[in-house]
Amino acid sequence: MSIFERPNYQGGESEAKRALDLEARLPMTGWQQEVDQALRFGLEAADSIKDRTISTFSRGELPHYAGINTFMKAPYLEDVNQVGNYDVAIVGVPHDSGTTYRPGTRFGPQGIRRISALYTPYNFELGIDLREQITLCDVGDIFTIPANNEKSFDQISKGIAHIFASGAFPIILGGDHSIGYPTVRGVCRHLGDKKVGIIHFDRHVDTQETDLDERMHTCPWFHATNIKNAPAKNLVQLGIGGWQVPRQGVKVCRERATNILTVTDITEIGLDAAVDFALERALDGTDCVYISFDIDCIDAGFVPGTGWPEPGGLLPREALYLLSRIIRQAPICGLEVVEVSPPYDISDMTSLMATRVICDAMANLVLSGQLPRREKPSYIHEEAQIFEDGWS
Ligand SMILES: [Mn+2]
Repeated sequence: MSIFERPNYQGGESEAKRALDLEARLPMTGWQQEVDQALRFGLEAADSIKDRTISTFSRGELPHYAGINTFMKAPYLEDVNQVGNYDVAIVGVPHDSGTTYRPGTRFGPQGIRRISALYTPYNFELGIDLREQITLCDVGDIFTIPANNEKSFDQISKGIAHIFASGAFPIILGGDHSIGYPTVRGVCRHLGDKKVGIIHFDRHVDTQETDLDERMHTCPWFHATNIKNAPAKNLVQLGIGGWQVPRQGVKVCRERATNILTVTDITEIGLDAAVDFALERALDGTDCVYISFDIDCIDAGFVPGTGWPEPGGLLPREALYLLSRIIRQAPICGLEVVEVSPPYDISDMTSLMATRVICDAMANLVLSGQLPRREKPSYIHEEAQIFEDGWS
């Protein structure tokens, strides 16, 4: 069977052929605005430059190696009170006091931002141009408190709650996975009586109560699923397995009946069935889905720059497929990408994988009509709630 006969290709068209047609339908308005602004702010180029869209000072996408490293060179939003004016807000959480082996994820946001400069806002096969279709800002980083997880958690929850309540879609650059608890707590602060299902990509369960006597990066879901808005029955854990899964955490998964698929489960039932499994459970009685993507869910050979690399994980294209199909079929309220540790990275590959996850997520939010935000999603409650653990 040739690719033209496969059922995915409607009307006998290949993905490539469709992509060529889709590109022709995309506007150039955002690009033109960027050029006009660059010429205004960055001066017209020297006389010898023939291409008059080039400015003297680099002020936009080009050249990719120039400029200030916000995420994809999005505008840096210094005044976070204005965050609601954007469809998407990128926020860094440079916190690695929750790591139990290799640290360095405090440099995760920097690493991801640096290599994100490599990307254009356009994706060929999806026919998406983010510059033309959404507004994106980078609000910089949360002020975390080194060597104090609990104070950092309070800062993180407050920051995420602020972005979430504004209506901007929060995309969080970790940071180690201990931040999964305070990020979800920040979202839940403005859910009122609504509920969130968590879809968790990882090799590790991250469900024990404490580790080394503190709430470390092995512990976020024990605490997050104690929040009434984030029930354990709606926690889906994809890609779990190997030699780094603590038995204390496994006991909690069994007691709380979380929903786990190993890598073998996923490959045996097939990616589409795994997506159905995840959606069915994460959406059962909930109003939205939060995605927590630990970069180590991908095979260690692809992501060396992480705290607990574990061979035998998902292939990048499997993880990206699962992510894209989940996003297209569920109301997504936020995304975090955690455990990128640039000091252990090679050629920025792990940071690039995180960038890819984020860009694919944004594209699929556009494809499913969730972005741009035409109105604030109905699950966002104006009033802030106070939590049993004392955080307010
Ligand atoms: Mn992990």
